[in-house]
Amino acid sequence: MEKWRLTYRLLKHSSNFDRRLTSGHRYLFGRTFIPFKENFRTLECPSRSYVNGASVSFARVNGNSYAVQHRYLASVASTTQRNPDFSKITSDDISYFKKILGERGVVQDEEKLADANTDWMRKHKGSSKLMLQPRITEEVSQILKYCNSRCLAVVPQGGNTGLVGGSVPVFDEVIINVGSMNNILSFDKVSGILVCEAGCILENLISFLDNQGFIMPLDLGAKGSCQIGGNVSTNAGGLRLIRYGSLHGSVLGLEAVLANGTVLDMLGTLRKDNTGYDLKHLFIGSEGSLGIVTKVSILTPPMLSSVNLAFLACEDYASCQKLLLEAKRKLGEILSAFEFLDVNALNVVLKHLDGLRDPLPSSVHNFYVLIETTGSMESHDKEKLEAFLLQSMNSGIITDGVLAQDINQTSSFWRIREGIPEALMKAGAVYKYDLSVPPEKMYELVEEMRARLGSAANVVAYGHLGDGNLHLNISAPQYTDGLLSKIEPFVYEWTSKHRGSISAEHGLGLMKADKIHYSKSPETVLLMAAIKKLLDPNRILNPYKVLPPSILSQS
Ligand code: FAD
Ligand code: 2HG
Ligand code: ZN
Repeated sequence: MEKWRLTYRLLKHSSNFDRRLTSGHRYLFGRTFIPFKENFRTLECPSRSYVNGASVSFARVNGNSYAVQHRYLASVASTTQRNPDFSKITSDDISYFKKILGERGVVQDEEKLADANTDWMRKHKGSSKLMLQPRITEEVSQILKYCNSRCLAVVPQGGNTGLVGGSVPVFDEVIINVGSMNNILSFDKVSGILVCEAGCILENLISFLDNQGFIMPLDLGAKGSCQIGGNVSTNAGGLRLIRYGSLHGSVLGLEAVLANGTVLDMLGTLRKDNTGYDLKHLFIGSEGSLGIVTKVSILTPPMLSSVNLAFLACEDYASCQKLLLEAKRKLGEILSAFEFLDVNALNVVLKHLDGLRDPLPSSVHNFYVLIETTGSMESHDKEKLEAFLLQSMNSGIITDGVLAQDINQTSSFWRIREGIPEALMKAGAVYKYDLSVPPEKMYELVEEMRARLGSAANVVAYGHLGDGNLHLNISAPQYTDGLLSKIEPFVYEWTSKHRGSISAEHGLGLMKADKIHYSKSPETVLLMAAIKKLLDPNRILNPYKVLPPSILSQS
C-alpha cells in the first residue's frame, strides 16, 4: 500500500459546478474551463490545410452532377455523387426565407458559412451558401415545407461537434441550425423533468440544473458547444451512461418537424405511456435524417452531494476488466463513471495539451482508469471506496492510484481523459473509430492493429470501458491511402466478426453510411430505408448520410 497516495478528502459536487460557472467563459471545454469555441477556431490542425488543399476535390462529372472525392479520409465513401434531383438555391428562395425569418435568420456571410461548412475534425467540408436560423417551431415547419416542395436538400446542424461528418453539408445543402431556439420551457422540481428547445447548449442546461439541484443525465467533452437537439439526434453517450443509461431511457418526449413541414408533437412528460408505437425513438439517434428535433423533454437526476474521482493504474488490460467487475460489485449504485485510457493516450495528452501532469509520475503504466463515484452520504461512499481501492491494491488489480484531493485535481484528471480528442487533433492526422466491442475482446483489436501498422502510426485506445465502448484512434503524420488500406476494411470486419457495432455513440454520418451492413442485417437496412422513404420521400433531409445512397435510390 505504500504507493497509495491519497487524502480521501471528499469533493462536493456543488463546489465543482460553482467553480465552472464562475470561470467567466461562456463555452467550457470539459471540466477544465477552456473556451471550446476559441479552441475550436484556433486549433492548429494539419488536416485543416489538408481539407482546403488538394486532397478533397470537387469534380464536375456527368454533365450536371458533382462528385466529392475524399481521397485519404478514413471511411468516407470514396466518391459521392450530388443527387441531381436536388434544386439549386435561387434568389427567389432567399427572398422567401427572408420573408419567413427576417434578415437575421438568413446567413450568407462567408466566414460564418466557412465555419458551418466544416466539421470539428476538419475532415469534411461542404459548399453551402446558405444557413437558416429559425427561432420557433413554426418557422422550422415553414422552411421544411418550402424546401420539400422545391426539392432543396437540407442539413440539420446543432453545435457542429459531431465526429462522423453528419453535421455539415456534402455539397450545397441548406444548413438549418436551431441554435436560436434555446429557451428552457419548464422544469418540474419534483419529477426532475426538464422541457427545453433543441438549440439549448448542453453546458447551459447543466448550469441551469445546477441551480435547481439537479444534473443532466449525459455529459461529454463537447458540452460547451453541442446542443441538446444534436445530442438527442446522435443518441450521444458520454461519461455518465454507465450510471444513467442512454437517451432512449431519459428522453421522455420530443417535438420534431418532418420533411414536409408536419409538426409531430410527442413532447410527453410521462414516465409511462404504452399507447402504441413510441415514435420518439425514431428520432433519437437518426442524425437528422428523419426530421428536425425542435423540443425535448428529459428526465434529470437530482444532484448528489458526495463525488469522488480516482485516477488508477493497471499493468494489463485483463486487470482493467477485473477492476470494472469489482467496481460494479463493490461500488454498486454509487459508481458514476468508469473510463479507461492506455499509455499511448496519456502520452499524447501530456505532449500536446498545456498545463497537465502525469498524475502517477513515479513509473510508467500500461493502462489508466478513472473511477468516479457519486452518492448521497459522504461517510458511506468514503467507506465503500476506501475498501474497494484497498482491496484492488492488495490483490494487484491496480498498481498505483491517486484520489482527487480538490477541485483542481478533479479538473485535471478529467481534462486528461476529455482532452484526448483535442490532443490527437494537435498530433497530426487521425483516423477515428468508435466501436462497441465485447469488453473482453476490446484490446485484442488494438494489439492486432498495432501489429498491422508497425511504426507507421501511433495506435491510441481509450473510451467508456464501463459501456463496452472503445475509441480506437490511429494517429499519423499525415493521411495516406496506404495507411487507410491497412486499417479499413480490417477494423470493420473485425468488429463485425465479434458482433460488435461500428458506431457505439457517434453515429454513422457521412463517414460510415456505406458501412452500415457491418452492423445491421440487410433486412434491417431495407426497413430503415422504407421508414426514411415514408417520412422523407424526396430525401431532402441530411442526404448521403446514415444510409447508403444506393439503397435509398433503389427503395
Ligand atoms: P452536430 O454535430 O451539429 O450534429 C450531429 C448530427 O445530429 C448531425 O447528423 C446533424 O444533422 C444532427 N442534428 C443536430 N441537431 C439536430 C436537430 N435539432 N434535429 C435533427 N438533427 C440534428 N459523442 C458522444 O456520444 N460521447 C462523447 O463522449 C463525445 N465526446 C466528444 C468530445 C469532443 C471533444 C467532441 C468534439 C465530440 C464528442 N462527441 C461525443 C461527439 C458529439 O459531440 C456528439 O455527437 C454530440 O451529441 C453532437 O451534438 P451537436 O449539437 O454538436 O450536433
Ligand atoms: C470521447 O469519449 C468522445 O472522448 C470522442 O466520444 C472519442 O475522439 C474520440 O474518438
Ligand atoms: Zn466517447
